[in-house]
Amino acid sequence: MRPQLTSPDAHCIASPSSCAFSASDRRLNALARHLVDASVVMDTQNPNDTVSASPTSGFHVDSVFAHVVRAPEDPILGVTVAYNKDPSPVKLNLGVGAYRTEEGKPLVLKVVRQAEQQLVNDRARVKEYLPIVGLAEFNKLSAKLILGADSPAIQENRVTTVQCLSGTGSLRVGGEFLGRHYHQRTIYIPQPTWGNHPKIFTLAGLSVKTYRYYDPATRGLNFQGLLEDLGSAPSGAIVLFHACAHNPTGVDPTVQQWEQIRQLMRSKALLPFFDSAYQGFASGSLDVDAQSVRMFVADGGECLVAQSYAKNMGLYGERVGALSIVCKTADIASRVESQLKLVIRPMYSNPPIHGASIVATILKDRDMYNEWTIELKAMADRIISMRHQLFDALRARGTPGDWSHIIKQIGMFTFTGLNSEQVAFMTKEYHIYMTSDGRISMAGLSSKTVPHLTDAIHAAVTRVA
Ligand code: PLA
Repeated sequence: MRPQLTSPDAHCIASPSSCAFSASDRRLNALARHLVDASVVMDTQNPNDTVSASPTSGFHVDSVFAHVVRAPEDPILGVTVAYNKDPSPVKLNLGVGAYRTEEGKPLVLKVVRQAEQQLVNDRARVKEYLPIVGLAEFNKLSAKLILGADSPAIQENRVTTVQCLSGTGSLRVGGEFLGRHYHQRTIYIPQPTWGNHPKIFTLAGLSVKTYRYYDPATRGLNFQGLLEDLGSAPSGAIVLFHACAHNPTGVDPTVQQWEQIRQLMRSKALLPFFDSAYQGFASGSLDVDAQSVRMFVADGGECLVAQSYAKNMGLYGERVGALSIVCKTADIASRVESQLKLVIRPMYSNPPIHGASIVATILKDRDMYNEWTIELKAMADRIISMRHQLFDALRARGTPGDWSHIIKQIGMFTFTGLNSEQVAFMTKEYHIYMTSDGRISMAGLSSKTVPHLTDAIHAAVTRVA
């Protein structure tokens, strides 16, 4: 069936003074006419493919995107989507790893507010584009923060650092660079790991394999499995490590175990890629949490490090991070940097200025830096205190099982050992939101909500297999 069209243009020509059709109506109608012509072809294919158009009723066509299927929500960020839809007053979001105060509120660090105020007051500041690699001062200070102020690699100019879009963007830029310029395309990631890792590296053109990491039986590190898997990896393969506070397990190698891992990595010429998303959040000390990375840099070998300021400076939505590549010589580092620019420019051209300026302001000022470490330690301590409170409450309640892993695990998350049915039960009956692998964000918990979570866990383990 041919649709009926009213021509606003004809109407306007006949009676210009009474013309009520806007420019957008005309564009709409031109599009409708074009589609009518196309519908002649459609008519012969499927008599139900009709187009109707009029300036008032609009028109309906089969969308060119009609075949697009709905994608599932993200396994972590989708938890927040579900939480936001729940009207229950007792609901609790322990999904995404985002710090909350004892009152359950997001926290902007005092030192961040202070830095922002300084930036706003400085009328000389402009909004020009940053260079492709970002804010030079921020990059220098970021390398210092993770590698240590006295790092020989920095002194020898063997490190190239580029500002990226938080941890995720740093991992992606690093992955893209390796996909283009490194001879081995295989990256080994721990099993389990942060759910975005396999997607980031696959899309960067790498082939993703896993190495054994976590032993559910001991709720600890499967060190033997890790050594065996890395030991049988092809020479030169890339290996992803969580610098500290492994997500989701909260299980980190000891310093001695890191040393063994380092020796194995170097003997097989495996390339370490550190994801440092929680520096300072694990122990409360920025230096202690950077130890694993620094061991690998101290031996003179090469590595990559992705840093995020989302958690340790609470700059989640500002998307501030950095990728550092430690090279053998200054000349190689500068050539690597020139190629990183070719990765970044077509992706997002150059990074945003505000968050990086906040970080640089804090890192370069001794007083602000000290203030930051105090606030950071307070966040880490509150998380550790939540671990003790939850552990004590489950013990007092007589909840079956050994819950000592809650106090042994490190960082933002507890990998509870609850299965997906138990998690679904806790969400349905207690409005507690967490990822289906049984991970809970300890930073989302407070003294007030510990009893509710304890009730939910108790009910889940006693009533759901
Ligand atoms: N690496 C690891 C190990 C992470 O856990 C996260 C964030 C990132 C990188 C990326 O963080 P960024 O891009 O925001 O700097 N993981 C969170 C959030 C906290 C998320 O999934 O995006 C999590 O809940 O696991």
